[in-house]
Amino acid sequence: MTEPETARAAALLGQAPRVVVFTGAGMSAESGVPTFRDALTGLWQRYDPQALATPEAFHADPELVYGWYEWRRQTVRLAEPHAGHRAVAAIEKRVPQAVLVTQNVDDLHERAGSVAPLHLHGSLFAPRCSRCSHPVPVADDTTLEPTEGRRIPPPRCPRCAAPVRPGVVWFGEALPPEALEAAVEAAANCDLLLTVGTSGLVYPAAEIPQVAARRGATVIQINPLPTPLDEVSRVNLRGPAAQLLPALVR
Ligand code: BJW
Repeated sequence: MTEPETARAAALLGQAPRVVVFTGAGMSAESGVPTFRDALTGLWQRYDPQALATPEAFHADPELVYGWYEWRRQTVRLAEPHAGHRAVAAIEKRVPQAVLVTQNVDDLHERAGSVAPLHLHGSLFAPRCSRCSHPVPVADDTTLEPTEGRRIPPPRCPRCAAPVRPGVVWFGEALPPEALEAAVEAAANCDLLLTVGTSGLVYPAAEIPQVAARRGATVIQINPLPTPLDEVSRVNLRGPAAQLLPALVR
């Protein structure tokens, strides 16, 4: 990453009337929330996604899956947004037609001041009934330390008594249609899309920057490593989100 590239990206961002910011797990890495696919620290290096992040896994072993997501929810609860999250909120303030689309299931964008991000893969903070989809708020036990590997029986739905499940999108499940439609629409009509901290491997979310590029928008990528989105990005800023995002809105 060089200074001139950052300055070029900042200038492009400063001129664009319609901006989409598209974020993935790398956005929250410097807050201490693990990514999925990073070589040393990614969750999928230590855990089998088929055994934890599918509807079949929840059906087979609800206590294991619910406990794993409670551990992750507590980890996020104790994490704090960083300067990069605050820079994204500053972009939204500065650009009236900015749309934030996130694949992240944490709430760090909201806690940094972003209003109503489109959560393509749901949220750790929106549990719902696994049968009737009724939202079931689960109280945060603020005395609870994040404990890895604890099995926790899921609470029961007050309406139909089925087990409550995490409000995230598992492999093989459809994305929330309103969020996905709004994200595609925003990408198709933006002047500039800024993609931050995603491997660009998981579909259909990974289509979002590609839709923007196909429609002629400028794509800027922030990521320490190359990704399949390099090809559609006019500027590739190789570095961490907490450092590079503030440099774009200075
Ligand atoms: C930094 C950094 C720093 C590090 N600063 N950067 C087409 C082709 C092939 C397969 C498919 C396809 N279409 C669909 C599929 C199947 C599947 C899929 O995509 N599989 C691929 C993995 C092969 N997709 C699905 O199953 C989706 N559903 C679906 O298609 O449904 C169809 C359907 C329609 C109608 C009815 C029914 C069904 C659902 C996908 C759900 C994904 N869920 C997860 C888990 C969420 C819950 C949880 O949290 O446990 O979502 S998987 C995981 O991956 C999570 C993420 O949101 C998602 C994307 O990951 P992300 O954010 O990119 O993170 P990483 O770790 O991959 O990358 C981090 C990046 O950050 C790296 O590049 C680092 O370098 C970088 N980084 N530090 C900036 N400081």
